Amino acid sequence: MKLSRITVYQIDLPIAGGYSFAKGKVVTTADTTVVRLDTDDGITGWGEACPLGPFYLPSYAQGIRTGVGVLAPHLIGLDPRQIGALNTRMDRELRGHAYVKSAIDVAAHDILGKSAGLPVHALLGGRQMDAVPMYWSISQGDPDDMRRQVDGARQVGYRQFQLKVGGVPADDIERIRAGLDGARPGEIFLCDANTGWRRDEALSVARATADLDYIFEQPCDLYSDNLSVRRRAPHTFKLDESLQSPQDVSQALHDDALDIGCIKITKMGGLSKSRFARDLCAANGIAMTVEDVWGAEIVTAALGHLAISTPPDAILNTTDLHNYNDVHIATGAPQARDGKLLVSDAPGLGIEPDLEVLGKPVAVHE
Ligand code: 0XW
Ligand code: MG
Repeated sequence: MKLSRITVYQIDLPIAGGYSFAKGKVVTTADTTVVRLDTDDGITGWGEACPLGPFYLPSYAQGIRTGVGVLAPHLIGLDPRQIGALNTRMDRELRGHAYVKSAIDVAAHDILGKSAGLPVHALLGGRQMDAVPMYWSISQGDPDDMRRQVDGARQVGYRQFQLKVGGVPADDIERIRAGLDGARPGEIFLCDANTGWRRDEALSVARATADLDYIFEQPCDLYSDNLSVRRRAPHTFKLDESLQSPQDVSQALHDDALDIGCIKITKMGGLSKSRFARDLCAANGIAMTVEDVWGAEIVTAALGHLAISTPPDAILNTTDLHNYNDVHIATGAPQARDGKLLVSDAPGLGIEPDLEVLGKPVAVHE
């Protein structure tokens, strides 16, 4: 089987009310890229990558489209089922830029699954549970409004809530107090600063909320600042943006820098590297959020397959990113029910893109 064509689509995903996080960053429309791989024997694979604006991680939407164009001539003619060799080639031809490679690696998994008649989760270790617990992410805003949103998510079955902080520390302390007000036994709260605080700000928020039980997520930008805060703050500590490769995970494990990890497929550069990072965490007793940066149905499918094949002891939660948007690009994506994500056993990713919504391709490489 040979890769014969790479087609690239761009879709705008409007987010109702916008999504606001650290230091006043707001995304009202997410720019997503869908990559379609066609093969000479008629099997098609799909992948998607969607940065959360150019200011969340060192990645931007146009960079994916340009980077796929740089990689394409080196990939056409390869067998996409040889996913390790495909990744080796991508890493040789384009150094770094993990996020550019992610959708291609995901689409190759879709092809391998379809050609074997197996769901992608079977390629990643196999189904380990019926459904994966989910969290609901609450955009940064007025503390009372955030509390109401926690309550709304609770009504539809969620037991895990992520509060976006990382703004002015005094306001964030109020957000945390409001969000956790009325917390019920068994519920889990994650307060995610998305790198927004300085070291001293993170410490003052941690001290002012030391009486509350929640997970302190990625307070600072620099790894060294996070490590320092982690050693002095009383809360369970989660690293997200600091983990951008399996090597980052190894370093953090070595340094005892985290209690919880966050595997985002695009951040790591695809399912292959995410699976490796996931298994490294699991082998070291570290539970994870298994998810992605942002995206629509194809992103949710890929993260759902990775999440459902994670050892149950090692999964904290996952998310259905397509349900944060107002445009839908495919059918067959994992569905949320009672705060849990259900993932199908259909071959490949199990999704069928809506070609009308995808529109005219922005690039065709053959
Ligand atoms: C990447 N986010 C800002 C969006 C996802 O919902 C999760 C969140 C995070 O940083 O964990
Ligand atoms: Mg996070």
